[in-house]
Amino acid sequence: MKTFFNHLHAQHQGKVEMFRGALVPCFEVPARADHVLAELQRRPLGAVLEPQAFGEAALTAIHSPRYLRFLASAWDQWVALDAANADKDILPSVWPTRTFRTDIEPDNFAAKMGLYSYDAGTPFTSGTWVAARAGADCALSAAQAVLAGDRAAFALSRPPGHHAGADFFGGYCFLNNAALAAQHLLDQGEGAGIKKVAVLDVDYHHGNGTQAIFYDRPDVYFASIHGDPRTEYPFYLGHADETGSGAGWGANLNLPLPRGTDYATWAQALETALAGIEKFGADALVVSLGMDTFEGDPISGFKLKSGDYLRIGERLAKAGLPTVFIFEGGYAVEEVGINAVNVLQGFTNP
Ligand code: OKP
Ligand code: ZN
Repeated sequence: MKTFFNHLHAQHQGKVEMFRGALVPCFEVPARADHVLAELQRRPLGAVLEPQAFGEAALTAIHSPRYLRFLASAWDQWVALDAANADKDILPSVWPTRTFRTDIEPDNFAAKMGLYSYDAGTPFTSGTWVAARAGADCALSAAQAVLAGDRAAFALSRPPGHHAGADFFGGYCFLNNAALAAQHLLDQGEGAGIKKVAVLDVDYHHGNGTQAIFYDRPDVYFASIHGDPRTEYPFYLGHADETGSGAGWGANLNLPLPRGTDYATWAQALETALAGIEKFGADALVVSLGMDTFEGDPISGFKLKSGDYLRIGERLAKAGLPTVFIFEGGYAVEEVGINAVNVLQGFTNP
């Protein structure tokens, strides 16, 4: 299995995020991706490659032009406000909630930050755009490898993507790598016979961005196993009664589980998700591979153990679909490499 590694990931290095009324050190750190790469060097599964550069069209297939323009210029706008800003992360502090307008982009920079975001835990830094943009290329390159006939490919990048919507960032995410990969499989997949794609999100947190992007679409099935949003981030989406809308009705499956869930229960939810994907008739699979279901994760509540990730990989392989793995969360930094590579190894050598 080829890995497309984002060599620019460390350009995104947030200093602090808002947590319980204080600015605390970021959980989403560059060492996460480095540990996965190091484990892949100990247990090689295939070539580690730089991504191919994809153009704007692959991004606008998912994200709005005005959002992309904002992300590309946000850092320069921030430093133009005050040269001293160059030493500080940007965090939003005001948002257009119910009853406000979102059709007009304000001139005020703080107001723009709020328009395009939904939390204060997602710092935007000097290298965020460069890193996120290269991460999108990794996701698209992994999809491209599968289109070219590879059984599976892995996009190893950060920041993660599954909380990012068509025109908003949040939850440490800016560009929705899984959605970009899924759309690329559909847009370029005619020759490969790919007409329908499933996104399976196994990150601890509900992939609200991915769900929202595809909610009314009949050609993309979204299935997610995650902490119950009544108590777990991102709180406002991810309930079991969200089944899709319009033409996408029936093509969304949420499997929320309580804090403390262990592998036996989690694995039953995986069976339910894969049964839904099989019934949908997906021709290819994108896995939002978050490792924050691990028992040692500092911000999550499931109880999966390192060995369980081998079983997950084996089970995903049995689905028999061309598969694109997208690295998402996982904040037990020392173990994230072992756990992620366990999934990939279980997939390739069951
Ligand atoms: C991103 B991904 C921690 C509060 C939670 C947001 C979590 C985003 C998770 N202090 N902040 O899904 O792994
Ligand atoms: Zn997560």
